[in-house]
Amino acid sequence: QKTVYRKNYTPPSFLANTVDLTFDLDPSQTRVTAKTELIHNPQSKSTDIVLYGEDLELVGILLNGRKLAAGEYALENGLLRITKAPEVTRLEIETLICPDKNTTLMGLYLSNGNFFTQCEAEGFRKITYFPDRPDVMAKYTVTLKANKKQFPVLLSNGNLVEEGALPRGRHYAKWEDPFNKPSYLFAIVAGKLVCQEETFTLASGRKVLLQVWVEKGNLDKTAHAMESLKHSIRWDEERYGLELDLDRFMIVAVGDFNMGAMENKGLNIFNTRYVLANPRIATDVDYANIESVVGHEYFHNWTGNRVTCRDWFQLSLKEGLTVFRDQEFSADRIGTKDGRAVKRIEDVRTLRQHQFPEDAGAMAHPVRPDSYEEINNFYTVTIYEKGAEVVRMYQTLLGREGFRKGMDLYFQRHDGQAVTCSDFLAAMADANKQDLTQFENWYSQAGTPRVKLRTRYNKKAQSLSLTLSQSCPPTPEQAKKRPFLIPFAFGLLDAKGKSMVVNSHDVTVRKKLADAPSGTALVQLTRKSQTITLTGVPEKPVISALRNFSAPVILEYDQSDEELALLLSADPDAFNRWDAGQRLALRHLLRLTHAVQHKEALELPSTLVEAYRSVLANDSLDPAFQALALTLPSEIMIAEEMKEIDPQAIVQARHFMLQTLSHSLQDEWLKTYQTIRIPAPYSPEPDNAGKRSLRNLALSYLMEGDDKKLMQLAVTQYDNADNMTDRMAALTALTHAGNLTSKKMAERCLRHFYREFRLEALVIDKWFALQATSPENGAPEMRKLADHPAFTLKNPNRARSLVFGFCMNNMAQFHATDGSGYDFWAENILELDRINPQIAARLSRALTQYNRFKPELKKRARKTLKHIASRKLSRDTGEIINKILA
Ligand code: B3K
Ligand code: ZN
Repeated sequence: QKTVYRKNYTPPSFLANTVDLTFDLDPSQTRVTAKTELIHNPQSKSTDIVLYGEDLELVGILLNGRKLAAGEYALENGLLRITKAPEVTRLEIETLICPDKNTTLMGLYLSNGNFFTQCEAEGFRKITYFPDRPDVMAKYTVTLKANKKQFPVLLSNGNLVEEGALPRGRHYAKWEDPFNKPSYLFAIVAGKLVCQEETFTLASGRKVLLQVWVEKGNLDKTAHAMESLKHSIRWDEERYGLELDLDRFMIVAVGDFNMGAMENKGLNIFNTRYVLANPRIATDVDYANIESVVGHEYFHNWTGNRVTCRDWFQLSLKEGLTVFRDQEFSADRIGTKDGRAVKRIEDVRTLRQHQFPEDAGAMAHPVRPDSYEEINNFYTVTIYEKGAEVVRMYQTLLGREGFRKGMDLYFQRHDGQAVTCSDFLAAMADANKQDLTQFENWYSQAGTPRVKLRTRYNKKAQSLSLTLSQSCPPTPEQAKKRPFLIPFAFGLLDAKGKSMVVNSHDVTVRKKLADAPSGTALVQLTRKSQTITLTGVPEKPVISALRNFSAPVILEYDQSDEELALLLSADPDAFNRWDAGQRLALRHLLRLTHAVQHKEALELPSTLVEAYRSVLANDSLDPAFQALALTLPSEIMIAEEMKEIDPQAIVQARHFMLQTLSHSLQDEWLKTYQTIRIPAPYSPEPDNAGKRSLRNLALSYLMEGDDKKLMQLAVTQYDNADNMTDRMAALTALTHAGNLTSKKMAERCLRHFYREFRLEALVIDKWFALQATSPENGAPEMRKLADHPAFTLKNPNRARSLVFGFCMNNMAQFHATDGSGYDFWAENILELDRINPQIAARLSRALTQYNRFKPELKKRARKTLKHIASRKLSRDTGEIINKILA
């Protein structure tokens, strides 16, 4: 395996001016002609042209009009090198490719008979030989030729400038993209597609054409994506003063896709999952995800496309920033009382559920990695979600206005360029005249920092001292860490839960701190340990620490159950209200897990039950907030807190807590379930969605007892639902309840569900996922489901629904002590690796933390990993498996 290092970056030897591509599209053999004008880069000492290529059949090369003989270039290991090339070189390269054999879904491939491309990160080299690196930007002209009947629609980036008929039933279209772009943003689409379109007027008055392209049967599912696109355009104008720079903006949905979506210039290509929605097939969560992904890809037009990355180590420059932008967009869109906090809670949950474990395992890497073997393995939650937290911290430190100044300077300096994370930091620092040198550590150091808080109250002096100390555990290749610059927001509450005033010279009390209730103070933690003293504190306060999750750290602060219960009921910071409940629950979940392991009696203290009761009974709260506050920390979150992970004990402990809360609060759950009224007809808007999530949470708690009458509630809801959210919630509650009564009822509903939705691929994915994550189902059931005629590993969504669902979201069964879950995992990795290495590599991550599991599992996991490692693996999967074993 060859490792690529950040420190070895060298500027490209040649820059591209223009690229003129012609595609003779044919499923089994497509001919690509690429005419590129290259100019020597004065910043490079080399005079060699270096072109990358993969799985290409080279037909011929012309250099400034002259055909090159075989000896005039070198072709080895996917590199085509032309030595001592002229200062200005016009290359014309002809290649042949086989889209119908391409199962990797990178480069040019077919999905349901239509052509699509995916070029990020390094897929363009599967189309033609090219300087396929993000710091080579050029203007593209693209001509597509194809059979008109089979491929009536021909799309590429930018503007359509010409189209017409060709002999033998063929036709062509010519597209021109007026903006410079790197090859990873290139795209084409060809096939039988239809679109919903509309003309939209920008704030400036300019009119643009918006289109959402789908297969014919899906035209009734495009409205929400179109709405989301319009809201995204407006939001970027209002919040950042950024305008759509094209006359035409297209979204295309494709059923076979490796990730969520792709921000190709003017031609965003989306996984159908993030486009198609109507009440019959999509849940509230699907609707929200579509809005956020449409926003994300649209926002890339400025953060990613207009200003792009110098090299792939800088990936978070565009991804962290764009995730932050889509998070803010979604938060602004919710518009309910605690809407922004609700979104913040969801985002932090994602971070803790996925990124914290990554940062604590074998694949831990900095937000700006130092090396990689396969770049596709670095599209991670660290680059995306932790990267977004890093961007958010600028806003917390500089205020919203200061952040906006930094953004403005960033675009002023770098529009049209390929830049680095340090350039972004410099723009933020310079625009605000601040020294942010220490902030750089967030980019260079992996691992989740821990912040320990100790407090001392002096009644006589009426003073409170807070000692904050930070540490960061070792990660691969980084044993020792330097201290981070940590924005630490906090507030004080008195014994009755009222906010107290914070007095200190060391503390910035920022009026403009985004999303902070008044009385919130901000400390900049820069040293390993520092103490601040607050004066004029009339009584011993309860501290609300790390408000709104002001930094992506693990807080270590011992607060009593009573203090946490007070925060849960009274903290004016809604995020911390939620977090207090989580910390309270987590503490008891860990205690219960320990009790299960030692066969002790399981009990839940009344503080916790009563705290939950008051959240449930408080109807002044936003229902979406209530639902989040009453959802227990996940099994993975519990595991993160354990030295040695015991999956079965965790699952049992959590189940006990669910059952106890189900019984003790049964009247309240039932009342909640029966009294929440949601106006018809179905609409996914946040107010209603929040009510549904609370109502459906109540239903799932009610299913925990083996009570036939209660079970019937779910069946009735399933039968009568006029939308997928309620239908799916009822079916999930029944399927996951895990008792005999529910099992029978679930079976009937599952059969009905399949029949009813067999033609809707995205719904059938849900049907598989729901069974894969049922605590009742183990490896034998998975094998049965994998034999179902509707199952295939070739489609990533389908593979994810069943195999990933089981291996990543069914803790007790995946980690079954007999090793059956691991065997199922290994078989699927090996089979997937031959079809689609990117997806196989993702699945390989399920055991990145195998070292922390209890001894018998650890041994069994290692044996399975060794077995996989002994086979011939792709670079993608090889990197992950070897790093886990290292
Ligand atoms: N930029 C793409 C991800 C490409 C992944 C390549 N393996 C989607 C996004 O982040 O918007
Ligand atoms: Zn992105």
